[in-house]
Amino acid sequence: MANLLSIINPATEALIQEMPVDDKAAVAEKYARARAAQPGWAALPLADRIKPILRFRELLVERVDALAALLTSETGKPITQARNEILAVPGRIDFFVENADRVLSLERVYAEPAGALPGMGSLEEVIGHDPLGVIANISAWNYPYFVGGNVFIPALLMGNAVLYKPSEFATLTGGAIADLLHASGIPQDIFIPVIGSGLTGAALLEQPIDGVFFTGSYATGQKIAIATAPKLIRTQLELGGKDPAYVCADANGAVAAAALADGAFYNNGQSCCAVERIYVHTEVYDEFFEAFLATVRGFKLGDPTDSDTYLGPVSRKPQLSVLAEQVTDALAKGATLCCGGQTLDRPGWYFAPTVLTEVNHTMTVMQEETFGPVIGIQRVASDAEAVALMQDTPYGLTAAVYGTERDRAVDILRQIKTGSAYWNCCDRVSPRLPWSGRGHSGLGTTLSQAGLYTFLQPRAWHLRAG
Ligand code: TXE
Repeated sequence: MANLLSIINPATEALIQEMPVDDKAAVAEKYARARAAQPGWAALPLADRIKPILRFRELLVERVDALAALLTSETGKPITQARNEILAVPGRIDFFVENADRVLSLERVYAEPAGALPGMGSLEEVIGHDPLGVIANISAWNYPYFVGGNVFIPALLMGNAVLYKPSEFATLTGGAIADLLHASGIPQDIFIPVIGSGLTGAALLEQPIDGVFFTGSYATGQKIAIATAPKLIRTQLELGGKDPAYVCADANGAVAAAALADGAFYNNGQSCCAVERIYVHTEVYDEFFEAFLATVRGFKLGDPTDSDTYLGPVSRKPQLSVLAEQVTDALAKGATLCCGGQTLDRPGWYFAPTVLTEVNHTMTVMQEETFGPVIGIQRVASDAEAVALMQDTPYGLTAAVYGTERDRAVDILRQIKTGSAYWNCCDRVSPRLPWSGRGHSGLGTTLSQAGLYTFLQPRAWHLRAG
């Protein structure tokens, strides 16, 4: 009998559905279908690949209510945030579509007339690009439309076939994405969902794929890098973060507090670029702290299907213990609990929004990925102290500085190992800018033009007339 994946509603703990998991044989069969179909897809004119993607864009908007409800049911993401996620995908599609032709165009970089070398014909040097082939997209649950779409949309446009393994915690949404792409005209064998958990993901890596694009934890990212190393294929890892924010002495404490509370608690803190630690200059500390706590206390927690709910349950039950352990560790080492600190006594995987102060870097809450509604705020006496603390984790995804002076913020951010640098903003992603991590935050780039090139391999054409 086939293995079954249980899909649980994090807000009620009710079983939504059981789904059969793809075993090794099923994964191999899906791979073979994709391999056979990919050359035909790549040979189509670009316009024929753009057309179904634009239809997908329309269907996302038309069906946003049902898609958002499904996402909320299996991840606990508040419905308004689920809608926001889906409705932001069209902007990313527009960027990819507008840039696809430029990236795929042949570029003549050198021309030599006939006879330039005695007896030789003319010479052209041309740069072209070919798709990678069949790629695996092993995806995460926290933003299935974003982290999946940043991969499968450009991958398909560039002529690749995609074996798409949604997270086991967002499988229904993964299926809905596949149905929508197929209804839009993407061939069944060009985008194939692969259903299951980590074992299925590992089985996918055993196939002779041409690239793997992963979003998830550092621990699993390492396993993927090890599994793909002997294959010498493109391996892109979008991993987590421990993203710092620093509020300078000259910042408007109240404004920074409102923005950073949202950056820390949006999607229940389950964002790769969530603000995970905050450093505040002592001169603005009191003003900041008061406003921050008031903002957090104002967040509406509850049923994620209510449109005014800001905080729902966390998406994965094991995360409740991670959060509780970080809080216990911090309190044991002298932190002050300002609010929250425990799971809620109600059905569902709810953790009260938690603010800790008097924290320091001996505590796991300031060092390890939290990925939930818990934040530490540390007082600092100078920019130099803030820089040293911001640098003090192995991650490097984003970093934010709040303050009135742009030059000072840029100077601070330049010293930080980070893929994205924010001045007076945070938890922000743009399709026009490269999304990449340093250190334990990963390898490779999505979004921007680099996020199209990453699904291609260059070919050097040396063309001499005979
Ligand atoms: O991640 P995993 P999980 C972090 C975050 C979170 C923690 C665990 O801290 O609490 O990771 O989340 C597949 N070979 N992030 O368990 O294990 C798996 O099936 C191949 C940060 O969801 O990394 C899923 O599809 N595939 C992050 C995907 O990998 C394997 C987003 C991610 O799973 C596999 C998500 C294997 N051996 C979690 N093992 C971010 N960057 O935002 C698992 N998978």
